[in-house]
Amino acid sequence: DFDIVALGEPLVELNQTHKGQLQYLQGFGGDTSNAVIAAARQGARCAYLTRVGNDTFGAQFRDLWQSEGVDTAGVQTDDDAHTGLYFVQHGPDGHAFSYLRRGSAASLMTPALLQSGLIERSRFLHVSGISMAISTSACDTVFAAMARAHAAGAQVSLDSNLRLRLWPVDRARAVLREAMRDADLFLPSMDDMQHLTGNDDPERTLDWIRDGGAAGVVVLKLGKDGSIIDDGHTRTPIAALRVDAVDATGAGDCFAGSLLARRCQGDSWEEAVRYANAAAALSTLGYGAVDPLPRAEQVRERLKSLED
Ligand code: KDG
Repeated sequence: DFDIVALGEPLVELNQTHKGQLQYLQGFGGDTSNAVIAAARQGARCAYLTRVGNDTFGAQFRDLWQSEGVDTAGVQTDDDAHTGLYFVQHGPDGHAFSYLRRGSAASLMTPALLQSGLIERSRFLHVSGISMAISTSACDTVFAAMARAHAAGAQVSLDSNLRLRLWPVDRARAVLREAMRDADLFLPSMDDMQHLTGNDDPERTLDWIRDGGAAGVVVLKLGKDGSIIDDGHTRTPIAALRVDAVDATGAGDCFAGSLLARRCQGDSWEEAVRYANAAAALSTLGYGAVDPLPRAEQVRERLKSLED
């Protein structure tokens, strides 16, 4: 059985590591895939639900998940559609993504993907705004997955991961608002919420989320200002760690995966968020979403050095 099963789209990553030069490092991305790999590196038992193309990239992903110990019984192959791809470019405002993904194998997923029974055997189902944005059939699949999770007694974790290249803001707001009510753990970022609510105040944002009917635990991520855990009774701020980031691609996914892994290992919310902060900070020290994801020993070392 599994601690975490995630659902979404993996994307091959081409990362421009030298500014202004046409040199791209191939790696792997896709927010929920990143999260589940991060969780596996912290010792969680993980599985992934998706569709890949019958192409080199699909095969590379299968190899990656297998080498990371992520179960692939719920990964389908589509003979007629490709695995998606994205470019990462770095500028003065941080990283920017360009996508080549429309019509991808993952975007063609339907609730039939859920028949593997993996959700019923997991403690957490992890999904995101991107999982719901890529197509209406993927969006239906996410809602069907959440219903299955609840019917089976599994907990639902939802990362807002708003990508406005993928869907109009009005649809994003309506769908995320609906989905956050079904989430036992909601992980919005302040940046994402600002697009949805028009305000930049964390307390008011948490009020908006609660007024919208979210009943689970909410961890609002404030970037360099850390995060706030709202368990429905108390709001607890947690400071961020300062690092000289090289590439923050996937840092939020690392946060989500590490947080879930630590919850499965018995941490309190505060302990798990502190751990996830350290893991996410470490994940920004190299290029790419997956390659620099830290392992448990590195995170523990980092946490220990903070105590000394
Ligand atoms: O969080 C990082 C992801 O955004 C990146 O890996 C690519 O999944 C991706 C997306 O859809 O933007």
